[in-house]
Parts: sequence; C-alpha cells; structure tokens
Amino acid sequence: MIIDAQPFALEADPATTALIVIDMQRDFVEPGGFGASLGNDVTRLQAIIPATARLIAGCRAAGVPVIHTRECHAPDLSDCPPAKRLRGAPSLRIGDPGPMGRVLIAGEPGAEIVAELAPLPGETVIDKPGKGAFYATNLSDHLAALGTRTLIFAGVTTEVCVQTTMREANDRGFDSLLAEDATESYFPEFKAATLAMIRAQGAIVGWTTPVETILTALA
Ligand code: TIU
Repeated sequence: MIIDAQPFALEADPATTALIVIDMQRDFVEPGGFGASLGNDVTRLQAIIPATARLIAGCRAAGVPVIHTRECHAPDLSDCPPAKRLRGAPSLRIGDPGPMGRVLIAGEPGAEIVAELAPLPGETVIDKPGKGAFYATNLSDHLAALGTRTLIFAGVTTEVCVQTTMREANDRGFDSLLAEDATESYFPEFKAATLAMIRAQGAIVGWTTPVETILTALA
C-alpha cells in the first residue's frame, strides 16, 4: 500500500506493519494521575480518543497487529530510577497514593488504558519503565517475531514517550509513521514542533499523516 504522508508518500506492506498505541492511560488523560501531578492540564489529551479508536479499529480490520504500551513501575519501585521519582516538585510522586491509586504503578486503576481504547484479548500490552518503549522491554523481540518493518504510532505525549519511541524505532531500522490527530501533548507548540522535526530533512525520523489517510490506505 501507498500511504499519502509528509514529507512524501510511504510505501508499506500491511502484512509487515504494526500499530503501537503509546500510554493512553488514565494516569495521563484523567485528573488525579501522573500527568496532572506534574502540573499539566490533562483535558486536551482526551480529545484524541475518538480518532485513536478509529485508527485501532481500522488496523484490527486490516489484520495489522495492535500493540499497546503503558508507562508504569513495579509496586516496589525497583524499576524506577530515583532520578525519575525525585525530579522536580510534583504534587504527587511516582508511587504515592492518589485518587486513581498509586501514581504510575502497574496494576493500579490509573495505570490502566482508558476504557474506550482497551486492548482486546490477545493483543500485546507492553509495560515500560522508561519513555521509550524499546528500553527495558521485549518490544524488539516481539516485533522481530511478527516480522514487522513499518510502525504506525499513536498516543501520548507526542514529544515525550511517542517521539522517544519513534527515535528508538528509527535507529532499529523501522519506518515510522505518526498519526497526527491520534497523538497529543500538554503543550500544543511542542506537538507542532515534534511533527515538524520528525518529517524534516527527508523524514529524518519518520512520516506524519492524518488517521483518515491511514484508514484509506488500509481499506
Ligand atoms: N510528561 C509527559 O509529557 N509524558 C510522560 O511523562 N509520559 C508519556 O509521554 N507517556
């Protein structure tokens, strides 16, 4: 298939393509979670849920594997570097009890993916301690087993976990496409800058295009 995209069309085979939905967790999109504890207005992230749901549905219909990630830590914080937990002056630190359970801890309500985008039974969910989804996870092995060459990205936040993972993917030889309206940042100017820097210099990191364009190519 040919996917119309910026900075130029991307050629990809649906049989070797996978969708990675980054960190669409209550901790980032609902009040009382990790995103809010850092001082962010979390409401703007909720707006991408419908477009992300359409992208997930289109990939499922086309037989493109859907992989979900969650940024979260073990209850004993053994996989959370002190530098991450102690940074800055958040209202709640990772592991502290909040309105959705312990902040950014695996198994707590806040760490769950929002109900509208819930993984189907059998879909892969990767818990990751870092911003990038390749760091300290089995994502590389999983993609190798699938034979994946092209990655479609969605999720939050654009310039933090999404961009970090796209850069990791780029260095590992994947072609990466970011779904423009299925990703969001707490800072609109950071989202705009990230889209621009990804596709600059002849797709130095990857491509960007709207969800509807991806669905058209997959159909
Ligand atoms: N703070 C922020 O923008 N993002 C994160 O901490 N994690 C993700 O992006 N998932």
